[in-house]
Amino acid sequence: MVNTSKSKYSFLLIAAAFMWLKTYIVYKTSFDIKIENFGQELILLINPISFLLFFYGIGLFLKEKNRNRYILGASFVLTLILLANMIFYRFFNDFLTFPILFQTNNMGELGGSISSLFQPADLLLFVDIIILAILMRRSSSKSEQRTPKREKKIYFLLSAAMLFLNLGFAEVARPELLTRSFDREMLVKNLSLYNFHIYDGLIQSKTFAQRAMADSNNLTEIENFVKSSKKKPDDNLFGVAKNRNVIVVSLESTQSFVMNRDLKGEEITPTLNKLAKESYNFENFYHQTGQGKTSDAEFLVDNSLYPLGRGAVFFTNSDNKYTATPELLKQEGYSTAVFHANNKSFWNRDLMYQSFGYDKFFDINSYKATPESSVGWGLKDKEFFQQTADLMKTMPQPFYSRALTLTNHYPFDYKPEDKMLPDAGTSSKTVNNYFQTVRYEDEAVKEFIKKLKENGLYDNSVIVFYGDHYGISENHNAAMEQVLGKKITPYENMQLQRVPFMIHIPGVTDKNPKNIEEPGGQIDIRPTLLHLLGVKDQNRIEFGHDLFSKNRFPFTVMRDGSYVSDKYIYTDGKCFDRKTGQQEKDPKQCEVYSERAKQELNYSDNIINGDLLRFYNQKE
Ligand code: GP9
Ligand code: MN
Repeated sequence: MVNTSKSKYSFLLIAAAFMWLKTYIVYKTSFDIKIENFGQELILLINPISFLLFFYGIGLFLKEKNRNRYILGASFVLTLILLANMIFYRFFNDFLTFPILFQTNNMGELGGSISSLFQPADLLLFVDIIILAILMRRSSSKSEQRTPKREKKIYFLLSAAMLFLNLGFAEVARPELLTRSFDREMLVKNLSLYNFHIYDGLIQSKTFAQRAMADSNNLTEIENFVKSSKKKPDDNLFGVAKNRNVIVVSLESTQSFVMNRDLKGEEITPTLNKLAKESYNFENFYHQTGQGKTSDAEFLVDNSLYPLGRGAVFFTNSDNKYTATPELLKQEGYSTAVFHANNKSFWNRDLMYQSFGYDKFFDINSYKATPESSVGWGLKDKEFFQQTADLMKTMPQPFYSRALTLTNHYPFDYKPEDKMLPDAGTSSKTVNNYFQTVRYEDEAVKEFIKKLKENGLYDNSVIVFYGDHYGISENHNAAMEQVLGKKITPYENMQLQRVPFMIHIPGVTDKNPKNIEEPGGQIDIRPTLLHLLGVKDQNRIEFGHDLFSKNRFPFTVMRDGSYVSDKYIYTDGKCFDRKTGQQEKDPKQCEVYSERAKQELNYSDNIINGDLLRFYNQKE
């Protein structure tokens, strides 16, 4: 009994151990997974175990005579998956995903070069399979026996324990990894290549089902809704920035409360404050992002659609049909690009930008970054902007571009020499650091403008700045109360979701600046900008409005269904007077619009989940 049970498990465990070792070797030799400390190395090392135990464990449900054949087959299939990823990685520096498999243009590019990407050493991947095959022939069994239920139970309980241990480690290393799904590299690093494929497959099948069930009638209702809520834009401003280059700057984690505020007598954002006075400046402008953070803001900016309530649309729906700004401006003769000094696969940007129709994505590989010029999440903003301004010179003009900053990102690390403000001295280190990195970012913006002037790009451009989302979460309310000198009620919390937004048109807004008090949100950026660029709205499907429209009904919906109108702020089921912050005794007047807010979010979700814009284009 002892003997048979031993041999029963030994083949399985040998095969799994081979695969584990092989996976780890492939991680280290074929992928470029950045490891920052011992803990991360440990997670990387153990992450294949739980999946391998499960996958090989399926063999325990088979009769003994078939089991080893299954195990050998399993090793073969997993080896092919490893190999496919290795080859794909050599070409794209990325892991395989299901949307990529379906994206024929991607694969087409790869198809011709597979043979040249294959290296003879890759055959070493099959060594364990040969060993296993020999072992199997030696100890072949004809037994009809099955594994006792109790044994299987213990085996799978152990595998599950391993999975939870792994998930626990991952959660500590990267909170909300699964719901936010940041980056493929991060998923593989924390959960294993195999679990990543399962996760990717689940997302894909859900998207697939929702898409399959949708038809063009779904879009007609939404089109009617959008049409009926459109308001005539301000004719006087039509085309004031016609044919100019567009530079849209995403200010990482930058909230409005830092603007026009002093810290111990020193301005926190002198550059932005000055720019605001020479721009169209929107002082009650809200971010509308969800779990997709920066990428959600990008989605709002380029599509004027809401991001999703759960997960990041950049991941879940990157192969949808969109009519994003790059595509619209291409028809006006623009070239288009995004500048961001991070991994191209972060937030799945590389794939999503293709769907948006961008000509070029200048990712980290287009930048020179050294340890000296990097801090926290990567290349420092000053260096980023300097190099970006030079890269922009290489673009055919006019161009539409977006540049994403990074230094002012949690945990707001900075180099000692970049400290420009006195210590804030609040009870939260995060809040204290935040002021320093915001100040640094502001200085980087100043140098960027200077560099644009030097490069001859300033006068013929329109430069847009927006904050992507909050940087200080509610966990730091105590410190924020110290800073603001008031209690953070749900009303104040909503006001903290305001982010900077300004449109700077040299020669126009410096002579005739405007300060806009009415509320607006990121969803309004596109219609407002396109109108200034002189692009007519030919029944675009978008939920934003021209912020200058005389008869606009100011109404900004947050991703959680809260909203801000001219009169009210509705959040947390409570209704406040927008200007005084007084809570209304009767929330009824707020609830009327709350329904409308939900309807808008719903319609937008339907567009994304059903991939409805593919029908819009068919009709054209
Ligand atoms: C990374 C940057 C930061 O590329 O966009 O992402 P965030 O965590 O702010 O969404
Ligand atoms: Mn961000």
